[in-house]
Amino acid sequence: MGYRVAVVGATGNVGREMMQILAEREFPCDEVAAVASSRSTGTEVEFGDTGRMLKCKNIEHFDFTGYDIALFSAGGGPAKEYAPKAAAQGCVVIDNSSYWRMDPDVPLIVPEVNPDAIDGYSKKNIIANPNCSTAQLVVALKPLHDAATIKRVVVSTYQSVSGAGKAGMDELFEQSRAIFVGDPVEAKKFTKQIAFNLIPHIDVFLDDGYTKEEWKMTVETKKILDPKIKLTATCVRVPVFVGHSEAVTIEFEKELSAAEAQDILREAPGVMLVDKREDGGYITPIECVGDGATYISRVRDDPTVENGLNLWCVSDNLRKGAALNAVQIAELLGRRHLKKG
Ligand code: A2P
Ligand code: 11C
Repeated sequence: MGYRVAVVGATGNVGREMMQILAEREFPCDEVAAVASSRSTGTEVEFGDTGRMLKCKNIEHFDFTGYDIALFSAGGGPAKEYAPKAAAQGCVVIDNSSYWRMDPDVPLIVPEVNPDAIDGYSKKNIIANPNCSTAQLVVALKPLHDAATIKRVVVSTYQSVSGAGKAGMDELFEQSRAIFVGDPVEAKKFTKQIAFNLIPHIDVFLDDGYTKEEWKMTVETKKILDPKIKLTATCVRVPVFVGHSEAVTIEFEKELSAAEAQDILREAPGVMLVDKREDGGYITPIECVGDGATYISRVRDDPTVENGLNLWCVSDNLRKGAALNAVQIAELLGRRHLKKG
C-alpha cells in the first residue's frame, strides 16, 4: 500500500518539478492529486514523464481528508490559509514557502543536515522546506562544520530567475527576445531589466537595509545547522534560467586546509566535488540543471583570515533548493513516522 499525496501549486515551477521527482524516484503513491488556484481548475498537468495526466483541483474546495502528505509550493498566502486546514484534516504538510519556516513548532529540514528534527513534526503536522539558496549552502557547510566548527560565513549569491517563479522565467525570455528584435523592454516581475543585467535585490527590503532573502539565509542556516554560526549575505538575481550559484567565504574555529576540505566534501552526502583547478574544471549553473546534487568547486585557502576557506557552490534551485528536498523530506517522514505496507 502506498501514500495518497496532494501537490499544491501543481501548475507552478516547483510544483511541476515535485511531480517529476515523485515519479522519477518512484515515491510509493497510490494516488496523486494536483491542486492549484481556481484559475487552473480542470487544467491538465502531467505526472512526471509518465503520460499520466492529472486534472487540477481548486484548493478552495479541496478536502485533504484521507491524504497522507501534501507538498505545498503555492507561496506564503496559500500556505498560511490552507496548511493548517490540511493539517487539521490529518494530512502532513511539507511547505516550500517561507511562511512557516521560523515557527518554533515547525521543523525546518534538509535531510542530509538535520534529519532528527523531523521528529517534532506532529506539533503542527507541518514541516517546512528551506529557501533554495539556504538548502544548497547548508548541504555544503554541514560536513565542514562537523570537521572544524564554522564561526562565520560571508556569502554572495547569483540566483536564477526561476526562483521568482514561472513569471520570472517568462520575463527573462521576453526581455531577451525584445532586445534582439528591437522591441521596447518591459520590467514587470523584476524591478529593473534582468536580461543582460543583474539586480542586487531579492524579496522585500527590511529596515536594516538587508533584503528578506538575505535575512532568510542567516536565520534558516542557524535553525537548520547551528544557531552559533554568524552569516552575512548579499543576494543577487542574475540572467540565468535555472541554477543558483554562491561564492562562500568561511571562517572556522579549527584549522582546515583546502585539501582536507576537498577530501571531506568528496565523501559528503548530497555533494559533488568538481574542482580541477584548470580551465573549465568547475561547475556552472547550466551544468547542474535537472540534477539533485550540490556542486562544489574552487575550494581554496583564504590567507586573509585565520582558518579561512573560499568555495563556489552551485545547485538546481528547483530541485535540491525546492522540489527534491521536499520529496526527500516526504521519504524521511515515511521511513520514520508514516510507514506503509
Ligand atoms: P495557478 O497556476 O492556478 O495560479 P510559480 O511560483 O511558478 O508562479 O507557481 C505558483 C503556484 O502556486 C501555481 O501552481 C499557482 O497556481 C499556485 N497558486 C498561486 N496562488 C494560489 C492560491 N491562492 N491558491 C492555490 N494555489 C495558488
Ligand atoms: C528566489 N530563493 O530565488 C528565492 C525563491 O523563500 O522560498 C524562494 C523564496 C523562498 O527568488
